[in-house]
Amino acid sequence: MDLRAIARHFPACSSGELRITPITDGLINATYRVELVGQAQHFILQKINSAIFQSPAAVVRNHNLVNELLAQADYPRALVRQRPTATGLYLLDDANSAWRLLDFVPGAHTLHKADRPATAFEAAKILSEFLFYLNQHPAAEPEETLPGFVDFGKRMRDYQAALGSASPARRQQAAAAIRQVNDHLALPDQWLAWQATGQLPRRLIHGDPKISNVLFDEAGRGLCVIDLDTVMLATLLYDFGDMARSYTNTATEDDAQAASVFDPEMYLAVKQGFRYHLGGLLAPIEAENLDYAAQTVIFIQAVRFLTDYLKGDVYYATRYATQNLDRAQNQLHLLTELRRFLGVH
Ligand code: GN1
Ligand code: MG
Repeated sequence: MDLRAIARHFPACSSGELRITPITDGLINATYRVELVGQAQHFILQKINSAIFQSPAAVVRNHNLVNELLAQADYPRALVRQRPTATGLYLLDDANSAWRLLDFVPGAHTLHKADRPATAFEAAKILSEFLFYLNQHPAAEPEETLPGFVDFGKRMRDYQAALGSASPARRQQAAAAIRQVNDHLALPDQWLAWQATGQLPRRLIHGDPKISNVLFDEAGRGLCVIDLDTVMLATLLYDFGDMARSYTNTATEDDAQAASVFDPEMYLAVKQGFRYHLGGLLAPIEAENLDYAAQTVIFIQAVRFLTDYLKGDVYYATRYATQNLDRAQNQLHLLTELRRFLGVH
């Protein structure tokens, strides 16, 4: 795959020397930084993983829809725009992979974990603001790009199926994690009951508000939110849970060895940040169930990593054989420490 040739299809990169370097943060799409040498200009080039996002067209259309909604609502932050090819919003290469070009936000960096409560607060506040502006147009409906993404019943069925068909070696290697997951199988039940009865307000959510999807400036202030691939109509409890999952973890997501992984002060900071812009919008069922949401989303993420380990690493990108198991163990450790802090066992 000739990355330069791909980038050249986008008029923004069609002339001059290009320097292309991989950005290895994401677990699904392949992302690169494109530098227009000597012109002080950068872009993000991304290959959309079409085994997972089966309609790249819907992904890029949703991205523009989100930007339109934010612009209409006078969102006060930078919008990351998609830069078109001569004929459309993305390029299909010879292997039928879809590529898009995005704005690069200058002066920004990403983090793999929050380093202190102020960072957790900052990240949660930036997401809270994004969600507030995104939800000013209740009629907006993005296309469904990942069927079943927030269907926890399906996540649990996928886990049971993976358990049934896993190789004996993987099942044995994962025995402790399996036992821990099986101890908490009832955790999503309340969530599923609310969903079945339509009690959770349906709102636009980010769907992947992890720390590496927030850009920070040099002073540590949140700049904006990136990765709009999973914006969908669902419940804000999902986003809160995922923020708590990501911003309270003092270890990296695949660290199964750390003595402790959960920071209670960061958890309080995430709550504060989440309520900062959304406090007035939350319905009682949302405002009153943040602790439950944090536990459930962490649990489901552990189940997703463990499911992928049992299936032989078919979904998340991995660099070594037990990385998905390490990720699952890290999440289960986080869940245990969060529950201890909350006084539930
Ligand atoms: C995936 O691809 P990336 O890194 O943005 C995943 C999220 C998980 C996250 C865990 C489409 O996000 O749901 O929470 O990994 N995205 C998809 O790090 O499954
Ligand atoms: Mg993502």
